[in-house]
Amino acid sequence: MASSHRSEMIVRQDSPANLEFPFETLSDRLTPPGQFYVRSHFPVPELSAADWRLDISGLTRQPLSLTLADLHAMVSHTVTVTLECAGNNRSFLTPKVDGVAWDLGAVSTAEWTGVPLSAVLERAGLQAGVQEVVLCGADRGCLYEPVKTPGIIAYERSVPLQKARSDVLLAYAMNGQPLTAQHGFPLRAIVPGWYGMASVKWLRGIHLTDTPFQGFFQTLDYSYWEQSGPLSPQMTPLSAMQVKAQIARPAAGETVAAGQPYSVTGAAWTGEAEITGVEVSTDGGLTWAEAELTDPPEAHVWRRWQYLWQAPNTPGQVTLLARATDSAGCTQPSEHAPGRGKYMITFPLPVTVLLE
Ligand SMILES: Nc1nc2c(c(=O)[nH]1)N[C@H]1C(S)=C(S)[C@@H](COP(=O)(O)O)O[C@H]1N2
Ligand SMILES: [Mo]
Repeated sequence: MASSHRSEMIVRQDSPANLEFPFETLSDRLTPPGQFYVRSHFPVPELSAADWRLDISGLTRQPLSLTLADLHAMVSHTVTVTLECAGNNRSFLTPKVDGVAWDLGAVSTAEWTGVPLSAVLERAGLQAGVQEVVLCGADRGCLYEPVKTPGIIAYERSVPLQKARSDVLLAYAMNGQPLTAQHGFPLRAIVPGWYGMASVKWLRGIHLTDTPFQGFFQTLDYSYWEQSGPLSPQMTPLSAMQVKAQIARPAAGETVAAGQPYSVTGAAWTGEAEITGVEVSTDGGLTWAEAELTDPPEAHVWRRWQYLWQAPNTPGQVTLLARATDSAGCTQPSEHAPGRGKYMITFPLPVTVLLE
C-alpha cells in the first residue's frame, strides 16, 4: 500500500498493520483503493507468484496443486462484497475489552475477482462425508494475548461445505487490480455475508474434513457464546454478519449549525439478507425517523443512506443514532449481549455533536 494512502488510514497497530478506514469520509459505494481496512494477525508472508501453489488436500478424490496461472485459466467471477471485522466498533464497549480498539472503520467494500471455490472443489472431487472446508493462510506466528497460542500457528478458518459451494470466491484481484500484499496476495477467500475472519488471506491450502475444525481462530478466537435451546450457552464460531447501520456524517464531536438543514449520511449492511430500512434518531433514541436508502439492494453489499435533519435552533449537545432492519426481520439490539464478548457489536452507536 502506498504511504500516501496509508496516511489517510487510522493506524490502530503498526506491526502487524491494523488500519482503519476513516468512515466519516464515506462517499463512494466502493471504498477508495488504499483505504480498505486492514486486519492482520501476523506479519505479511512473503510470497512470489511464480513459486506459489494452492494445495487441495484431505478428503479429495485426488490431491490437487494449482498455480496462479491455473486459476487465471479458469472461468472468472466478479462480485462486490462488503467485509466487516467482527470486532468493528469495539471502542464503544464499556468496560474496555481486549483486542484492536476499532472505531467505525473496520468495514469496507470492494469488487473482487477470482474463481468460485465450488469450481476448485469440483476439480479436486469430493469423497463422501465432507463437512467442512478449511481455508489455510500462509501467515504464521505466535500470539500471547488474550490467550497464548500452542507455539507457532498459521491463520486457518473453516466454512461449512454448503457455504463453500454456494458463493465463496477465491479472489486474485480487488477492484480490478492484483491483490496487494496486505489484502492477501496472491489469493484470498471472500466469504460473502460473513464477518471478515472467514475471508482467509494469503491462501496456500484448502483442506476437506469430515469433522468440525477446532483451530485457534475457530474456537478460542472469533467465537461467541450462543444461547439456543434449553442448555447453557455454547461456544460457537462467528459466521454471518449481523444487521447494522453506521453514521458517517456528522462525525462524533462535529459542530453542526443550529437551525440549519444537515444531511446525515451513512451505510447499513447485514449478513445473508438485504437491508430494508434505516431509521435515524436525533434525540438520543427517543424518536426515530425513516432514512432514505440511496443504493439499490444488493446481496452482501452495504447500502448507503441519508436523512435530511432540520437541526434545532437551541445550541447544545445532541446525540444521533441509526439502526437498520433487514429482509429477515432482524434489527439491532439496544444493548450488547454479554455472550457476544468482544465481537458482533451491533447496538446503535451514539454520535454526539455540538449545535452552535
Ligand atoms: N491469512 C489471514 N487471513 C485473514 C486474517 C489474517 O490475519 N490472516 N485476518 C482476517 C480478519 S479477522 C479479517 S477482518 C479480514 C480482513 O481483511 P482485510 O485485511 O483485507 O480487510 O481478513 C481475515 N483473513
Ligand atoms: Mo476481523
